Amino acid sequence: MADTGTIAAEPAPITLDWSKTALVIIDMQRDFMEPGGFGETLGNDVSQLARAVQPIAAVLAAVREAGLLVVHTREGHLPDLSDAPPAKVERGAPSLRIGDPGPMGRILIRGEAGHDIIPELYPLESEIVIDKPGKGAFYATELSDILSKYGIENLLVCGVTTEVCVNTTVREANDRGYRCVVISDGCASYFPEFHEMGLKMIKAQGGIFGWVAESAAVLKALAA
Ligand code: C5J
Repeated sequence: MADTGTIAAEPAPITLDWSKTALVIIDMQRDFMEPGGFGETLGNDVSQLARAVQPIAAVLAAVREAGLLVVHTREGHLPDLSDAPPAKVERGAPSLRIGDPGPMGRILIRGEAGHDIIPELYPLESEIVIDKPGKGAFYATELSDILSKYGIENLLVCGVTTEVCVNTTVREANDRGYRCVVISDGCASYFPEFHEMGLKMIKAQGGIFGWVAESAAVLKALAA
């Protein structure tokens, strides 16, 4: 693999130094992906998210082969809910609230089966897992320090959901100076129209928050 690669992205191609690039996989947890978890308690059709799994798996395999830093994130809360703002726990009218017992353990609680990452994308021992209480991966986490430690300047971002945790993380990262390339088919939303708009918002205005590319374009750049 070359030291750098050019990804056919929108709004423009982008050349990345691979040694300064990390893959960030957002919240591919059973709580969002499977029936009985947090996503479904909010009334969502969780089958909408399945389409992101294979593209992420393909990029993850290529990135592992290339030796890039891999970061997985998980949204969730401590068992005593001390890191869960009441405004979040009380929000809306879900069938089960954060912390309530569900079929995969307590909803969105660290250590429960539902909080874990789906088997297809399970982290290796050597990979970084960031537990985050919010939607953005930088808020109240050690992510910034870890990326600085590894000299990372560029992020390949994928996961769920496009308009919530992916967009929030990309916006946080953009403000911190990272070049973010969002993998379009490696993201998904319970609402296909929000997925489309979430990607458009990132790449509009000359790439106001970052770049958007298909997984095939990322794989091609990595293989070049
Ligand atoms: C949500 C997320 N949608 N990971 N979380 O609550 O996008």
